[in-house]
Amino acid sequence: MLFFDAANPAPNPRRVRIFLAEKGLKVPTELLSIMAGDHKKPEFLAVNPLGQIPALKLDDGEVITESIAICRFFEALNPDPPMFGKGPKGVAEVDMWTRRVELRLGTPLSMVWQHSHPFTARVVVPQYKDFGESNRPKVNDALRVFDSALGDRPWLAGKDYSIADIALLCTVDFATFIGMPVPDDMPNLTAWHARASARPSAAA
Ligand SMILES: N[C@@H](CCC(=O)N[C@@H](CS)C(=O)NCC(=O)O)C(=O)O
Repeated sequence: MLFFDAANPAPNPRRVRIFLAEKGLKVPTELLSIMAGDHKKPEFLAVNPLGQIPALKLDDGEVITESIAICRFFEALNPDPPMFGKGPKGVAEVDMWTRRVELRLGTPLSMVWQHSHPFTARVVVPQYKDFGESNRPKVNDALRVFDSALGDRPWLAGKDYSIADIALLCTVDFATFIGMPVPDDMPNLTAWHARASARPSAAA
């Protein structure tokens, strides 16, 4: 198999790298440059016509895209330690928090990035600046949901580190990169971020 990766600050391929590190897995990797536009070149569009990274090409030629789907694939092959929850309730809780990270936080953050950040002005045409800016409060509202939940547990879905935490870590670090760090009045989220960042996998 071949994993198509891109360097930080790209948050989605990093999810897969952290997941693999938590599992102790090594996968043959091709590093693409988003800055050089490798993900829009014909060679890569032949792998993923969506032109997005990450992608995983399997030995039979099939391609899996979407970072969470790629992680699910590795989870099914390597169930220990479980990163998608244990038992019906545990699995549902991990899924619930992962979806909240992607939908409540990731969506408005992506709108800020695409519509109000100078880095994306070249590729997002037209940028709707007012719309981008209007998403900033939604990002902080979502961060507050996580801060509140983390008041009574070490990790988003309970006592075990999971894919939900990986998704949140990559999103929070990307938010910081684009100028939206965790606000000072969110101590639980700040402490969680320090715990997650101290795991060796966070260096991935
Ligand atoms: N939902 C996808 C998102 C993938 C994605 O947006 N990747 C970014 C890099 S972090 C990308 O390739 N952006 C270029 C583009 O969308 O054109 C996933 O989780 O894998």
